[in-house]
Amino acid sequence: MSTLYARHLAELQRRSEDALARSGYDALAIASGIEKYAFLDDRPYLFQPNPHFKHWLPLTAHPHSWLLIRPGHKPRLVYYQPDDYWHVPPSDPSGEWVAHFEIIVISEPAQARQHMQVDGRLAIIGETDAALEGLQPNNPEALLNLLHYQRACKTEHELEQMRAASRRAAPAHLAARQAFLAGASELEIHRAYLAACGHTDRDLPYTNIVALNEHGAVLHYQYQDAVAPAESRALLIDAGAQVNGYASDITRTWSTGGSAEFDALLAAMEREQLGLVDEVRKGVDYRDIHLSAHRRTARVLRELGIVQGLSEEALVAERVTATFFPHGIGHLLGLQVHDIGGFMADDSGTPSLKPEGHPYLRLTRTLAPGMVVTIEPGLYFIPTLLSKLRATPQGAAVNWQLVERLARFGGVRIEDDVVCRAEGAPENITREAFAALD
Ligand SMILES: [Mn+2]
Repeated sequence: MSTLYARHLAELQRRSEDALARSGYDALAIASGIEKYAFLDDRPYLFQPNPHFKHWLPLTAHPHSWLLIRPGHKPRLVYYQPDDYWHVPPSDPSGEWVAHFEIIVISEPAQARQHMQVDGRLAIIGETDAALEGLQPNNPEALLNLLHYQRACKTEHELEQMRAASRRAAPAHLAARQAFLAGASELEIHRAYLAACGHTDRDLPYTNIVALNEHGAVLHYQYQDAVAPAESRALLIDAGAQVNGYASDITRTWSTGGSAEFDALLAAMEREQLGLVDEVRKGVDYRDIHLSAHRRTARVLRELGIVQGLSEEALVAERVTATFFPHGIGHLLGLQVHDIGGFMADDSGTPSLKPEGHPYLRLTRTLAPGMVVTIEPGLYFIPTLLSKLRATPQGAAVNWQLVERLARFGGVRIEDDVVCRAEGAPENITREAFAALD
């Protein structure tokens, strides 16, 4: 880790100095964040660190800490370590990162202020609630744009964390599949997943989607039934893991093999997903990958006989594919599961527009080396969208009996985390993590 981490820090220092100079600031302060409490209650919500803070440090459970970045200086970490017998406070600073920071330990949040004084203009990145007297986050837009734009391209150190996050999740996906095949409930499958990756719910980068049968057609299905259905036909599981604050975001759809029709759909989606992954290359407009996904959806719909008599072009143009694939093909991934900066045409914050008629796409940039994106095509049988399609002239082209049979399986989504390389084919860090288990 150490050489890669040192290079990562040098790159962040370079980016920060450049952004400070270009936005008219002399130094950069970054607040780690604060714990927030439920209304009229003394219980905190799960702490969410400022992603700018964990970009520098593998510290994800450290509220009230601060970073100070100055040109030509070692970064200063003001490290909050309260004397607290109710909770486990952050342990003494330890690990390879320690040598790279000037560390000042404080025991009261307000003590940070005296260690954050600089001559000149201070840019302060943080949530409003993290403010201390004389240290109010100002979040300069021009500076944030510069940093957010560059954050899409990961350093080699970051790629190592993200590979590890896929390696952490892959065996858990296989454990979930085993539980599904044994007839487990959604809740039991979720627990099998957590046990296999050694996470608690608090550690997950996002709430797991564990959907049996028709639940797979609910895009953000948010419950986990404690009781298994009478018959488990399909499992759609969208679940990741975290390593040093970096996320993986992986979806698999499994079947029990009881339906040749659904298994044919799974195989067709697997083929198209791999085709889409291969489109992740330097210089490609990510919007074109999304549009390619619609053409591929049309191909699958025709091949399976779900729709007959309409060309692939017509299925896309007349929005039939949007009935079955109603979300974006993917997004940036990193410190956040939907990493910021997906809609920037350049580092000044000029927006890069979504293709007309595709409001749910979360990434509209041209791909560059080091970008990590998800590729997650889906094909679902969503009752409310299907009934709308049925009421249109295009509805006559649909084999509704087949749709009814397939709807019992909910839908298919397959999602990998993919790195755009400087040359040639992409690196599929998720598939490599699964392959390493064989
Ligand atoms: Mn995703």
